[in-house]
Amino acid sequence: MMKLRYAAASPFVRKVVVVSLETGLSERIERVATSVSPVKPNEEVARENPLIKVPSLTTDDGTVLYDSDVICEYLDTLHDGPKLFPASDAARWTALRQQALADGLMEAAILCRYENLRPEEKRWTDWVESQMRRVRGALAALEIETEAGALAAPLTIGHVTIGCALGYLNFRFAKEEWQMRHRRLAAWFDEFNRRKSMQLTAPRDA
Ligand SMILES: N[C@@H](CCC(=O)N[C@@H](CS)C(=O)NCC(=O)O)C(=O)O
Repeated sequence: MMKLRYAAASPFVRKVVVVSLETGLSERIERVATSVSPVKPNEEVARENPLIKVPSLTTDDGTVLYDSDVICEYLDTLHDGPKLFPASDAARWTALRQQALADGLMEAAILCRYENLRPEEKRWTDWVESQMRRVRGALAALEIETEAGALAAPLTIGHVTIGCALGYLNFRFAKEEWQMRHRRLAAWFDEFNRRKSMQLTAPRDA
């Protein structure tokens, strides 16, 4: 049995779980509930992943893999179904670029979230604004991708990451109301979010 360091609110963990469900591997992965925060030491996690972040995956032979990109690509080698990391050049670079864009969106949103958790007198508004600019820029880029048909089937790691990033925004930044500004992307997400893998992994606070 593989072991996944798991947190129910993490969009990066969600990526891995969605991939495991889409590829039929979820039964081979045990979830280990893990709590991490930028200001809380966690020696147990640090021994496995010096960056002290989730997700990390311990494979059947005891190797520890991180981060979510590496774990997802590893899982994609373990099944015989359609691959989420396309082998061919153009499709592969589109999927990897979309994954990078959505990873970046999640990273910026999470940095804002951590900033907003600070004691009030230690918060830096310019920092939050700068991160939110990236979030909004990524959303605008994704709207263009949707318009250009770049989010059409077949399913790739790019789509999974975008789905998890948008799900995270709805979970933590509902006030942004990004759907009002990006109608096509919103329609794509509504459809994508109906997948069983997405329904089973909706983010929640531990
Ligand atoms: N690049 C990493 C990012 C993982 C990440 O930021 N995870 C967050 C939870 S959503 C975390 O562990 N944060 C703890 C911290 O930053 O101290 C990945 O793709 O897995």
